[in-house]
Amino acid sequence: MNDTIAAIATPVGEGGIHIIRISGPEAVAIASALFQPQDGKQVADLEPQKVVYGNLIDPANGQTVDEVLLIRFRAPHSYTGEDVIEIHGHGGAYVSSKILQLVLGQGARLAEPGEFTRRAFLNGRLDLSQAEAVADVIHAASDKALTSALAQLKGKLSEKLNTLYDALVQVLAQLEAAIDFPEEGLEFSQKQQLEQRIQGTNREIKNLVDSYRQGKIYREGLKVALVGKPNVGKSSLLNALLKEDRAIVTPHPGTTRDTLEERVRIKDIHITIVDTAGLRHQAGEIEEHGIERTRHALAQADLALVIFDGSQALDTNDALLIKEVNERRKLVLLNKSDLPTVINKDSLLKQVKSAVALPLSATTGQGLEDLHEALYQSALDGKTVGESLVITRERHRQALAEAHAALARVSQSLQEDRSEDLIAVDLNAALEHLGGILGKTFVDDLLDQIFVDFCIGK
Ligand SMILES: Nc1nc2c(ncn2[C@@H]2O[C@H](COP(=O)(O)OP(=O)(O)OP(=O)(O)O)[C@@H](O)[C@H]2O)c(=O)[nH]1
Ligand SMILES: [Mg+2]
Repeated sequence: MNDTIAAIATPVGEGGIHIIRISGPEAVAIASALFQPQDGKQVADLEPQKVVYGNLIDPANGQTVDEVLLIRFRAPHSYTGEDVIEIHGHGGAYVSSKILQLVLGQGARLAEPGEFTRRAFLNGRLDLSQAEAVADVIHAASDKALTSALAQLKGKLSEKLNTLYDALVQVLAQLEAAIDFPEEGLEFSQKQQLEQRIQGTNREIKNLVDSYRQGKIYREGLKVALVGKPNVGKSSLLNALLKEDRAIVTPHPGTTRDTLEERVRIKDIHITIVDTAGLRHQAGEIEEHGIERTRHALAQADLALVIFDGSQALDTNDALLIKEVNERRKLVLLNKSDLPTVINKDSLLKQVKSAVALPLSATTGQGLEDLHEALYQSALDGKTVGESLVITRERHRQALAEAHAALARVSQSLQEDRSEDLIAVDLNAALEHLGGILGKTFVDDLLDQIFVDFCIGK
């Protein structure tokens, strides 16, 4: 952490400007060797956070390499918490890499992906969940993703987790007092009180764990699998949703052999739709491979669009489908509503355990609006954005789930009047998991994993 790092912070290629970032103890010295402010001042005398115009010089021959703007940030008032120099040059790929080479020539080291943000974390400028949010803001592809990433960056999640953490620390302090002065021990009523506090905290942790489905949908979109027996109109529906002839449609059952994935956007939610091979008994060898993939797509999906042909009575292949989607989140569709309805809807709903079946015609487009709305509602899960805090990362979900399990053990032990030592072990485990999200405790491997997702220069 004692060296000075540098990187081009803007995307590769040509553009209006390129930004070269330098961070570390030598940042100012390096800039002094390469930059001549227009007004004749020295870099070391430049006022922090002011933009200065001047020439970037190659010290080997004194020639101007580019006309640039330079900003100096003085530690600790910078993104990384260190001395930082930003050079804004013309946006050529050649000129920017030339400037970077000159900076490296003055003793800076090329930064690793995410190293600026990693330093910001290590210097206490942001906690680990906020550092992760930086990557989420950069990768956000919808309003929802951006809103939740920004909330996390601003510390909404950290605030919540810190509150829960502090509540548990207080309980731990009481337990430890009892451990240190065993003759005073915890009275029954005190234990009851502690247990109530643990349960309250644990309920909030559970809510956060449960918010993951929602958070993941904000971040990555909703993944939907179109499933049904052959010929019910799955591929036709994919095409109708995409408004484009993407998948092959024929009157022959068994047309789709492989899964096909496409993205659409409904309002501000990304939806990935996977068209699949029809499920049926006694399929041929090629179709069987396709059906395997259908099962895989179903397992990966957040929601199954379960399609029946309303113009035909249910058969054994529909029964097979019903069994496959039994335990899944689903939306039931009765396609071919332009034809006379033959299917017994009530009996179907009972069998698939669904309250509604949306009538639809993939060929005429009838019912498509309702399907859009149903998909959108399913993505939101009855919530509006910003209403409640959501977690968006598997790492957070896992840590919270572990903390939840540990606290459940704490509750149990308190009820069973077990020793304070034993209870403290579980409570400490819960604290460690919560603290891990914020980076209160961490190992370098974890940081490597998190920051590898970043671009160089961030
Ligand atoms: N009348 C009517 N025909 C439809 C509708 N949707 C699909 N079809 C027809 O049903 C047949 C099968 O459509 P596909 O979209 O290929 O069905 P699929 O479910 O993808 O079939 P597989 O890929 O074989 O599993 C084609 O002849 C479509 O034109 C609809 O809403 N109304
Ligand atoms: Mg098909």
